[in-house]
Amino acid sequence: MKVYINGKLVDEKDAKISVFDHGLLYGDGVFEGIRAYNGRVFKLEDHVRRLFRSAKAIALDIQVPREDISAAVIETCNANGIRDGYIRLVVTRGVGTLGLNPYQCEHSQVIVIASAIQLYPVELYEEGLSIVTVGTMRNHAEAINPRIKSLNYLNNVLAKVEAINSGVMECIMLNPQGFVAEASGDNVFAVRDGVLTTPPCWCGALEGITRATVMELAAERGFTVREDVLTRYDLYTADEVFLTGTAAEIIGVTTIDRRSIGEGQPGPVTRELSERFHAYVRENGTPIK
Ligand code: PXG
Repeated sequence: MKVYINGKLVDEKDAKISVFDHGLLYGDGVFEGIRAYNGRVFKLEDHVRRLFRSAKAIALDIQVPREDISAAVIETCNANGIRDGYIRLVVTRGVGTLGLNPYQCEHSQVIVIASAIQLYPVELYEEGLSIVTVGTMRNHAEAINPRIKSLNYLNNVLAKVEAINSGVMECIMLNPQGFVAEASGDNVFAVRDGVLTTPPCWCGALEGITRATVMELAAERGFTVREDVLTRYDLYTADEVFLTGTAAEIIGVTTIDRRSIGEGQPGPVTRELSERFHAYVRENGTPIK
């Protein structure tokens, strides 16, 4: 495997960064998880735009033009013969002193890894996922804004630990007000009477690219789509609940905190949108060659 680091494609075994990189020392950096389908990189420009926004929000200067970042993603896919896969684009603060001050770091490091991902076993897309709500609340927006896709995922990791300790694979995180924010690595939608609702970003959700795609595809198919505050009650009593994310794609949820959702299997809206999504991703994206 070839890995892109700062303008060069190097062998996997030589793909190393310094132990003094603030990305490692403080989780100081930003990233994107991107998919390639059928020889195209899905929503590449949206991912790069979000990366730059995340960087701006943490006062991180990427020092490489946006077009070069997009080109690096394509180049890394090409170098690894990727047609369907998963791309991890990472920008770290770079090498600095042993102290928080990010302004003492030399320059940011740009890394692109193009490989594969399978988040959940395939059967679960048919059966649906059992999840729980967890006590670890989503970061307060004025501490680390959840719209920033930063390298500091400890909040989400701790939520995931709680989920796994409860015997399930995913969870719903609530915000400090007790409203539904998102899953540990996915956005959440509730369906009731044919209306789709997902929490607005100010409730603690990442501005998910799969979320935006699903909102668009659902509207095209005549569904009403809303961004609105959701409580646990709204999820427990929904006709359907599903999660969306680059890694998870669209996955139905059939149990939350031991309440069964809908008919105990992913419902018709989840299935319809999932089919539409899979057709859409094959045809849309930046060609790799
Ligand atoms: N919320 C959070 C906290 C995420 O990390 C999403 C929502 C969904 O956003 P997108 O833009 O992907 O639709 C994410 C994304 C992984 C992995 O390795 C996680 C994500 C993406 C890719 C890989 O578990 N999470």
